Amino acid sequence: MVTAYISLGSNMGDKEQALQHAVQLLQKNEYVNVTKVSSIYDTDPVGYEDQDVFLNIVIEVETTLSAQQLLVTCQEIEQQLKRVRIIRWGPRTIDLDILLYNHENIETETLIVPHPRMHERAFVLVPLMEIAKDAVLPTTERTVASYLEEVGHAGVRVFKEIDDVEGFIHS
Ligand code: GSY
Repeated sequence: MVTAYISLGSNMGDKEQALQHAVQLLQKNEYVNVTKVSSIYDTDPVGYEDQDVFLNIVIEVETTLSAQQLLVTCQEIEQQLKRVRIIRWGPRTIDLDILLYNHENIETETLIVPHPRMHERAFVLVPLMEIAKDAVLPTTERTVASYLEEVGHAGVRVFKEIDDVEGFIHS
């Protein structure tokens, strides 16, 4: 059993429902247990800026899936929620990115962990800090907190506080 962190973001349609549905589908998977959910954050778009604001969360999961299997599971959920992404960096119904997997450095053709841009994205670092303040990136052994100090909180606002996983899934 390993611990992994996944970032979820949505900026099309009913964004909150898309996040909730994705977490429900992960929880339904017999090899995944969702153990923590951050607050929901309302975040300014990064990259392609001429698009709607995002809702973002980060979740902690315990899983017996390999990192590659977890990636496929996340991609299946994106498909199931009929992810629409017309342009790269542009609007999308739901995005699931594996941030950290068991303090491992992974580099395959399809997956890089830690996520290569996580340390520069406030919309990832702020919710991750909330649920895993002592997490360390295995590439640099630096903490999430130290990256967040550099990046700052600009463009990231609390949208809704979440008390627990079950409450979020059934809200
Ligand atoms: O990689 C995630 C998709 N994404 C996001 C996002 O989830 N939130 C914000 N605020 N900006 C983003 N730009 C991209 S691409």
